[in-house]
Amino acid sequence: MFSKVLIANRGEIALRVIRTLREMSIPSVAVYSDADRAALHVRRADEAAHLGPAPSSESYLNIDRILDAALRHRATAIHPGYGFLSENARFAQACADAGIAFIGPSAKSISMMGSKTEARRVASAGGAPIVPGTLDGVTSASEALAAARHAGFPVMLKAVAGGGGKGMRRVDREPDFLAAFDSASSEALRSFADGRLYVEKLIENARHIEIQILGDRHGNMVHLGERECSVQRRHQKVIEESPSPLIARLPELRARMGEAAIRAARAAGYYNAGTVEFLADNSGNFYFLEMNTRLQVEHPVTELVTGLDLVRLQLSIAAGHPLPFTQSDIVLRGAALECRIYAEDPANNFFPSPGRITQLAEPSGPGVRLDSGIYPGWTVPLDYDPMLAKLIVWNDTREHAIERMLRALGEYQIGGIQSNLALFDAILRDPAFRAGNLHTGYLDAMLQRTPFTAPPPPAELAPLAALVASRLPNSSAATTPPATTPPAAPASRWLADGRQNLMRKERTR
Ligand code: MV4
Repeated sequence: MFSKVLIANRGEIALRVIRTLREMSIPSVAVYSDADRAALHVRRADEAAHLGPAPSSESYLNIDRILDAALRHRATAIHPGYGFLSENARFAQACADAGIAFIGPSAKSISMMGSKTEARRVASAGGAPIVPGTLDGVTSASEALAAARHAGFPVMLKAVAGGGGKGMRRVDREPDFLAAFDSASSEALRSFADGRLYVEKLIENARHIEIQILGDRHGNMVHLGERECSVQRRHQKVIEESPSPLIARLPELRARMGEAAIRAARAAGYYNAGTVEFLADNSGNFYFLEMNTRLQVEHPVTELVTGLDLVRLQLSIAAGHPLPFTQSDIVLRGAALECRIYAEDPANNFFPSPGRITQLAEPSGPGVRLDSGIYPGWTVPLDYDPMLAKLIVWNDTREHAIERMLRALGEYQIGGIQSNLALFDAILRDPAFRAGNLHTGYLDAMLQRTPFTAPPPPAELAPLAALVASRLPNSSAATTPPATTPPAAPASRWLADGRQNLMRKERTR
């Protein structure tokens, strides 16, 4: 096993990896930028290395600086977390070249799955069903149009170098095709320095279901069931859960999707933890979308239903050990839900809200897990993704997990900044969510049905709300914001110090 591991990441995922390293008595090395000098992951690691200025290109995305830190601190392995360099084939190769173990798959597997057309070819060759469409990038708009006619409208235009929805366009009718092609292609060129596109038939109102897999370096591979990730906004997942409510209606679907995921991953020579994404409809048809060659944000829901530590297993696989179990040993028990807590204001079009955490009350108790990167007094930097924490709960049934999540959310107070905490209350109480009637358009439809606004303060607290609003240093901002701030919002949104949560609780009791 490794004698010291550097974590090439920040925030809650760096802390998550440090916890497992501590259990395994492996010393940890944190890295940090100027913006993260006081960050929790730096305090909790055994050692820490400064990388450079706040911009990611000079810190968490800088391969040379990270390798230099690993060599200086004598780390023998690097855990990349998610995001940043986690799916960068050049980084995986550079680690290997420097004699440092990359805790992930081979550079070859990363680049195979990084090209979304090559991923489709590999998955299809392995025997996984793919969405009808082109197996290669198209080189001209006319070639793309011919492919779209062949697939039949509506279609999806996607970036070969894309993933996660960037450079993606839905096209419903032929007259809209050329404009959509041009705009998707230039977005892809801007985002990935690669404007190539491919064409898929559009799969309408399907669910986004992904399979967690684990492969070792000896050819053993298992799946750990599915996660339902249909509750999304602008390709940002908001709530994830395991099992998928669809599996209760189609119990044989898990084994079919699990086997398809393993076939796709095997065809890429994959080892490490990985995730195979599918679109699935309510009749049990499903299609391979893409594969994520990293540990995912939502891995804790799988950990709670399997009882496994995915980071420990990643370390074990990277050290060359065989998987310590086979498929028949995997037992999925109960139900888990995860809410992604963001520094953003749902009452104000989800505008980012970084700033100083002035007050913090965190939920706990049976079946509650909080993977968090914040503490009272911490200033959330605006340089990185504004995810603050993940609240994950487990219980014996989905219904009980929802009840537990509502209880835990009621205990959670984040003061000083706006957060999306109150949004989860609305989703978890929504009858369609409760019924498990989910699809990729679910959250947009739900927000249309019940436009989200900050709850009004209860009558007995209204004078207090007015007082607090008037005492704010720049209280005029509540009515006449400067041009650079979001539009005016109800005065209650300025009660950003936890009282707003209190009000939410009062209201929903
Ligand atoms: C699709 C699709 C429907 N049909 N492809 C989104 C991100 C990337 N992982 C693939 N995605 C999708 N690809 C075809 N052919 C639906 C999605 C999709 C989605 C689309 C619109 C709004 C939300 C979505 C959430 C998940 C997946």
